[in-house]
Amino acid sequence: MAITVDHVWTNARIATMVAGGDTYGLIERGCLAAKEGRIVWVGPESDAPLMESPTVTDVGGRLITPGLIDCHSHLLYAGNRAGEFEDRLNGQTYARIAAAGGGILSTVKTTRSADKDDLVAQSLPRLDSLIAEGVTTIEIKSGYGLDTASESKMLAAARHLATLREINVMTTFLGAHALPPEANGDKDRYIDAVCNDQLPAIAAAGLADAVDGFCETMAFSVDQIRRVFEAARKHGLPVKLHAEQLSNQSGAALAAEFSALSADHLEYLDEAGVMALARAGTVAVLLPGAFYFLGERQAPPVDLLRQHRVPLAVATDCNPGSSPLTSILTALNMACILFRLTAEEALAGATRNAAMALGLGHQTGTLEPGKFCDLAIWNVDRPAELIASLGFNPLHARVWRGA
Ligand code: DI6
Ligand code: FE
Repeated sequence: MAITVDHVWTNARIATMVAGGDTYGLIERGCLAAKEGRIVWVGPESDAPLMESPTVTDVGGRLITPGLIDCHSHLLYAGNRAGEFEDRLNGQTYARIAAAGGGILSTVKTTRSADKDDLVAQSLPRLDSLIAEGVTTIEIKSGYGLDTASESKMLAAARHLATLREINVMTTFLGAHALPPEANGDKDRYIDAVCNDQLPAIAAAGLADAVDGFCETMAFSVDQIRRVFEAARKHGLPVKLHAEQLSNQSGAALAAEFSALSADHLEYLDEAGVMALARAGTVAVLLPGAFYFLGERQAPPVDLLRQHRVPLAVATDCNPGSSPLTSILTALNMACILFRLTAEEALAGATRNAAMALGLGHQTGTLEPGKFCDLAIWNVDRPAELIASLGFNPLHARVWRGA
């Protein structure tokens, strides 16, 4: 008896990205079938069961990967910071610009004064550039509002993007990103507002899927972030953290203590931090774009992360300051060149492990029966071709939920 499905793709090389080995989970002359938006069968054509399908697509030997996942972005904002790019080239530093009220706070100003429609309109081209590279799931953070109304506006705008395009948007509340000017330098009082005003309102409105913070001397301390994480826990929201980006604050250990989905950046992570992440099953998200744009010298401890089997993800960190990058393929190339990831690790970092970093490991990130049928179909023969060049986008087609 034939099984009935909605769509079959045949004559494909399929990088399932299923874990176990460094061969991309590759299936030669593969076939993949979807029903009601989910994968129901994937394997070599020669093993395929009899299938009845209204549509069959011969992909002509092209490569199919899972739809790509950008698991760390700040792509929703108004304005730009090209002026600061020039300032940095003239000798200013990211930290000094921030201390003088520029940096994140300059984007807070422009984002606060933009309405929701304007934010959506300014952010859509960035989203489209990622979609054009086969991205089917993206995380978008708030953090340029820094008060209840503006943070809510950002998260609602991020959710709205998902109604305009065929993409899964996961929203993250990042109230603890920077200290707004009206806080007059009082970080503890601002954290009170994050925990007691912003987070409860955002949780009640169902606007966030997770909570993030920036743990750094120029931002918030471990003790301050701990309070944010406790509030998140009270509201049943998972956490993640910008940790060890510019200095070692032991933020990763705090993230691990709260079973964080991910700890991100990690250039200054030490072995104790690596071990904490390993014990907690927290994903290490590497953001080579920020490393590149800020001209950093110290790379994350990739060898230690490997030794301790911490899952590695890679993302754009798309933001107007430290990583104005709207290309996930470029991020993967940078992860290989700047951080010495293998091509297999890089691709797993924008598929399987990126899904884990968003708590979506059960539904996306690999091509397996039961998962969503989100695919990227590429005009290449082997997966490394996606990563081995810069500025080249070989996407042939993108499949969202089986269609
Ligand atoms: N680390 C980053 O890379 C972004 N936020 C953060 O905490 C930068 C955000 C910005 O510069 O606008
Ligand atoms: Fe970031």
